[in-house]
Amino acid sequence: MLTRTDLRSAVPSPVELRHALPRAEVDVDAVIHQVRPIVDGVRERGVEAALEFTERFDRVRPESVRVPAAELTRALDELDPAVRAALEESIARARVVHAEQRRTDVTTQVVPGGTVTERWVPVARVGLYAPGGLAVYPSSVVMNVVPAQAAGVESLVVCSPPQAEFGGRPHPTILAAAELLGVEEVWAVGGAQAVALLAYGGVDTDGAELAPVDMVTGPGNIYLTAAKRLLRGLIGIDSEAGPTEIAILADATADPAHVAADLISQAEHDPLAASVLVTDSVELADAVDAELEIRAKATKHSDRVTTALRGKQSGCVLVSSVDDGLRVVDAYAAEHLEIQTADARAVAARVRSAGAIFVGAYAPVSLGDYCAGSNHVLPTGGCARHSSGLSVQTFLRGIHVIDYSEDALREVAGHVVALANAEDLPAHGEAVTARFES
Ligand code: HSO
Ligand code: ZN
Repeated sequence: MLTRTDLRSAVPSPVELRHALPRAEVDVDAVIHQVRPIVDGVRERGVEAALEFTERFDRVRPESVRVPAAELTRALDELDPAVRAALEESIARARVVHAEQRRTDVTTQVVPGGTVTERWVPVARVGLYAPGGLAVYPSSVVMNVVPAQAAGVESLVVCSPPQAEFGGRPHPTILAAAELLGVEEVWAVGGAQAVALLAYGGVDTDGAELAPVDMVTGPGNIYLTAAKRLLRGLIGIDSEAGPTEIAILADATADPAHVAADLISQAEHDPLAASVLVTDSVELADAVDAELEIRAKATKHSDRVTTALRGKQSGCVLVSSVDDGLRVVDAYAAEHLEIQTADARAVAARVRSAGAIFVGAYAPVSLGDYCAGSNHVLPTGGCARHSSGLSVQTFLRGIHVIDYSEDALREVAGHVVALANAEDLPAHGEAVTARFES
């Protein structure tokens, strides 16, 4: 079922590897021209334009953008108790982990009388996007809101597309999750128009202000990503989210049924999802393929899963050793990487690039999706080479505070003047020497 790439004779160089490995090509720029008029429309005509685009794309026109507080409460009251308990557990575990990520301000004494403090200040107002349609993920509301709250973000908006079947409100589980997390502001708007409305703000149908945000995070489809790319700068964004990915580095000790189940679990998200097995064992590869045949047919979202597994973004890479496998998974830089080998902990410790690493037989990606305590908003498309997943850090800015005494400035004045003159910026030096003219 998985197309094989055989690298047993030699593992190519890191650059060649990038081309040899299966990966979807997601061309966000190709839809920018479709998204620009949406962004421009919302900038010029605010809510009116956002609602027009909502009608066109979501086939529903909500009464207001902001969801009334009573509806959040009702959604939570009506939530299935088992789902409520699970969300509470998920939130509690994520809060424990994210609370530890908080940074403390550090003051460095550079010289007597001269200090630099790095002060961590949360972003003031943030919009957190929760997709609708194929994907209704209350878990993603948790994964966005928890780090933002732990960072101390004061003002949060959860944004999710209105659904015709729920009277033009976002899916009730999204509303319930927001309520459970203590988020008071939820907007019923999705796609590119949501990012634009969050960035520019507007006036709601009842005359209430929809204040603009400083930052937008959260996954969405290619149009939402294109809007984030267009508006980046005016607002901060997290990394651009592409289709989800799982890579599994496994050897002959792995259980093929577990490997297959995990590959299918992420293929379930999207026909473009990537499931990649990297192994030094042909026997395991064969056994996983056999399991995939059986399980992919039997699973609920069989069509989506089969399309994803057969797609060119998925595959099996054969290597001659776990060491070579490590080079391959590092080059691939998967959003999720499972290590199912002998001594998995030691192998995992050697990984340099992955959004998140799942160690051994009892840490499937689905655990991390919901209840490990870790965050599931992670870098895709190889971005794990340079970026991290969502964390408290995403929502903090480090501000340097410079505090020098007269003596401390006098002591270094000559060096400032010399560097200023070397750059032909003498007024820079004069700003220092002016303080010591009597
Ligand atoms: N695996 C997805 C997150 C998710 N899974 C939400 C289930 N619900 C991307 O990390
Ligand atoms: Zn998932």
